[in-house]
Amino acid sequence: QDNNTYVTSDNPGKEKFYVLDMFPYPSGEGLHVGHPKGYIATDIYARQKRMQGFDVLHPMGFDAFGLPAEQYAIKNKLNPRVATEKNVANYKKQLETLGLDYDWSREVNTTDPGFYKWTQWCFKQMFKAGLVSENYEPINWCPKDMTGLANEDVENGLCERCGTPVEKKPLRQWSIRITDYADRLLEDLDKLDWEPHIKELQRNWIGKSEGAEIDFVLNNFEQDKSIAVFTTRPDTLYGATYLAVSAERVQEWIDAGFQANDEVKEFIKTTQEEAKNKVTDYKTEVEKKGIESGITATNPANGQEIPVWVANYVLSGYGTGAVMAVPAHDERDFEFATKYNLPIKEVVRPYVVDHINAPREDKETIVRQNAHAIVRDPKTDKYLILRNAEHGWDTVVIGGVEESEDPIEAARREVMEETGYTNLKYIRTLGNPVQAGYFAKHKDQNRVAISTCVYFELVDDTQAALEEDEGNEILWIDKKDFVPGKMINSELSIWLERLASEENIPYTGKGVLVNSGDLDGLSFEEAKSKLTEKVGGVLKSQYKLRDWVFARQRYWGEPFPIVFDEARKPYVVADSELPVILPDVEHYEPTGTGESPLANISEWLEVYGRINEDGEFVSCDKTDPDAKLFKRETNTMPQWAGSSWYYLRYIDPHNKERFVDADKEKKWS
Ligand code: ANZ
Repeated sequence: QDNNTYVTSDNPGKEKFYVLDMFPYPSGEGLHVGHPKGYIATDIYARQKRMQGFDVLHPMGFDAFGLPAEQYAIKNKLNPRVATEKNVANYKKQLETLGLDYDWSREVNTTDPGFYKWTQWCFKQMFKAGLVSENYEPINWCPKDMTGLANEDVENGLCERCGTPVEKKPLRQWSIRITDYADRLLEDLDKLDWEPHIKELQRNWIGKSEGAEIDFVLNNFEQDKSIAVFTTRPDTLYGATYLAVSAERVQEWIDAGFQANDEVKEFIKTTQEEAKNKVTDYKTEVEKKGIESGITATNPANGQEIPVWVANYVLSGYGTGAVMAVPAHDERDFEFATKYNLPIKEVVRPYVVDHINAPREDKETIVRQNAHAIVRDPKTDKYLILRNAEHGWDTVVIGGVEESEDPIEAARREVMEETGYTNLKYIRTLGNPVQAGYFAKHKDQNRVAISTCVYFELVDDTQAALEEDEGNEILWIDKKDFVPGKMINSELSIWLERLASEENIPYTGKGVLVNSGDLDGLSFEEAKSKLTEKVGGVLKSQYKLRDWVFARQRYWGEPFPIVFDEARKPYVVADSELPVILPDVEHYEPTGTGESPLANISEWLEVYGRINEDGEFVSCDKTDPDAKLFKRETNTMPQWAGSSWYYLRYIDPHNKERFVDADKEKKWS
């Protein structure tokens, strides 16, 4: 310390190296073991770089606004400012005792007015760029901490800080439109040299899904009315057998004059109640409940009239709050349709490609209907297959379906012809047909086989003589020896999956369209854009990423650089008014009303001033002729405000003119 050994030497021309640690949050307990765990690693690295002749910047500071400090202060009956100063002094002593190589001349502290002046200034830039909006949507609310929370502060429906179940509460707040940057965040991940799993977490947090928005005309309104659905599977449009709509959307129709019956109104009420007490994303398991709304819609693909259901599994805050339900190909819709007896219509047929004998582009294609037979002997629990030494393949019994037969008859006949077994008990058909494409070498043509698999049990081993010997060995194997890839049946993994469960639907995989008018036979990928276009929909992306709820109804945070006029119009304050100092208060406990304790200090709350030519607020004396009364914003910023940009302030921590000098920033960043 005496020799300033660790002070950054800023030599022009020397190679620079910036070692950045996550700065600590100074709690009352002092450092925990996780702090030095990371800090020692970076200390070693910084020393190495220094020894190698680099100019090393290795700073440290404190992230000291926010709930934990405030809760600690309340519990210990201290002023948060005093408590924070004490905690910071202790942390610093501990870090120094560890001998870590920080340049303390660059220490930053987010609660220092010289620092938060620039946090406010940054907010102001975003406000002026139109990235900040005031809104009243229900937000996550922790009833114990008495504050709104960002999605990132909520874990499994609980307040990440105190574990209290989080509620939804409509509250005035500021939010920052980070969603405008969703695509850029996603694309620029490619440029980062980070661990793949960290990048994956980031991708999932952004949660982009590509799909389409499609309009459905509603039939029960005097004027033209329609509802848009967001779907990732526009290719399944012909299979939409009902619409599932959130309670909020249907309430809007009721507000607009739709006469719903009492049961529907009651259902909407309870669903909204239940949703209020539960913070869920739309994939969380809830018992699916719904009621027919009395409205019908028209499926734009085939003109079919389908019912509109109010359903609790559709969230109002994702997509459009309305879903075209395709029970044959979506698990949630399937569960719902089964419960309420709604039609299930297959529109995507599973399609498998034989990769060893893949279809060839230059060859003609013949379509065939096939039957596969899976035969189990219940006495031995073994399964019947054929082995052909000449061709070198194993297969289940398989053959073409004749004009006069159904697949069950065909399968039975094939078993008899190829193995001689005559006494079979039909158990079930393993779902709808599966399509397979392959090149048939012996015929020099591509085959598209549309196959149905029939499951039999052997009643007894009566065996007739074979009419012709096809050179097949008849074998009984264990179920575990059905290995997809080892047998020639490319459909095998689908059969095995279906054999394992009673339900054969929903099918959520890839395939080709069926029951879809003139689009039949098209691959589902191609059908996505074709079908969207056909019905006048638009291809669109949705993100899980939400805008950043940026206001806290608490004391210990940066005040906003915002004032309101008498009509409650907000203005940012001029730069000369910065920083807006957080005043001392007698009571800093949360009020619980959704207002911060700052709302009670009228000397701070009320300010006289005028709006200058830049549209910004400048304070002036009450007696000034054009002085008007304004009120300050009383919410404070979340803890993450200061920690979003501290890495820049380290580069130029004492600059009074700018948040960071442009040249220095260029050098170190
Ligand atoms: C029809 C469909 C058919 C769908 C199908 C899926 C499979 P991701 O990928 O997570 O974005 N959905 C849309 N909005 C919803 C909401 N507000 N609440 C609940 N579910 C909603 O999920 C998008 C899919 O989730 C959409 O695609 C929609 O169901 C459903 F075979 O539309 B899908």
